Amino acid sequence: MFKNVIVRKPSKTICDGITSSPELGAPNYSLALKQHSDYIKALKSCGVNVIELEALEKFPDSCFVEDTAVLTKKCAIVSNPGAKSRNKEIQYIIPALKQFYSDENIEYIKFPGTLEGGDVMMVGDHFYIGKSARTNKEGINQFISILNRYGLSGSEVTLDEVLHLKTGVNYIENNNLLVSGEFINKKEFEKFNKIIVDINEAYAANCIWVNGTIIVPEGYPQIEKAIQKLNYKIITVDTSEFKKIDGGLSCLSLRF
Ligand code: CIR
Repeated sequence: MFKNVIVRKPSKTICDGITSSPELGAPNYSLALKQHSDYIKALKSCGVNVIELEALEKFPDSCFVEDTAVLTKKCAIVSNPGAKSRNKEIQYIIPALKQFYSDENIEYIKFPGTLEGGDVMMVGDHFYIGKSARTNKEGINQFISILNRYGLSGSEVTLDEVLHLKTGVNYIENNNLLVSGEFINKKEFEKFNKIIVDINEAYAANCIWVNGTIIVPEGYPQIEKAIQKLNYKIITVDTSEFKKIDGGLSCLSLRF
């Protein structure tokens, strides 16, 4: 169960966020704010305490707070984002982490290692880490050796087509795994009950489990139906403005 969730308010500069889909247009700031507050409402209805950090105007992508750290039961690991324009976002997450973790349980990925939280998928005490354009081998090695010191484990997953690991694969507990595209046939995910996300709904592979409820992006009926069949409670949230800059539901929060 998660007790706490950290989010960061979108900045007015969100229209300058990094995107691989410029054809979708730039995010609309006021709509992004509305969608963000609906997201917070959905989280709160799952029984978590939501810590809302202030917007950072210097960092257009800073509402995607998931990329700045990985929070485990035993330690917090501050990432080292491979995206240059995002790297210094980590300075602004550390004070929030200090409210929940003691200094000796806050670990850091250090240069030349890079890692972004969107590349890390937690399955119990094991963490799958995507080797991506943002997360490198050295970052993965550092991350796994930190995990091992706390009695946790990690393994590398290669990816070629998507931005982050969790862009295409997400664990929703009870052995259920949402998989799309390049992850459908990956050997490391064979043991899961795979829910295959159709290419037309690929964006909806990024759903989050919060205390038994699955938060699903609005507008993806096939995946909603498939998740319903598994007897989860579902809440849908519109994320259209975040999608325009490659962000999904998981990217918008740190759940722990
Ligand atoms: C970026 O390119 O970094 C942002 N525009 C999107 C980050 C999405 N984060 C995530 O998947 N965890």
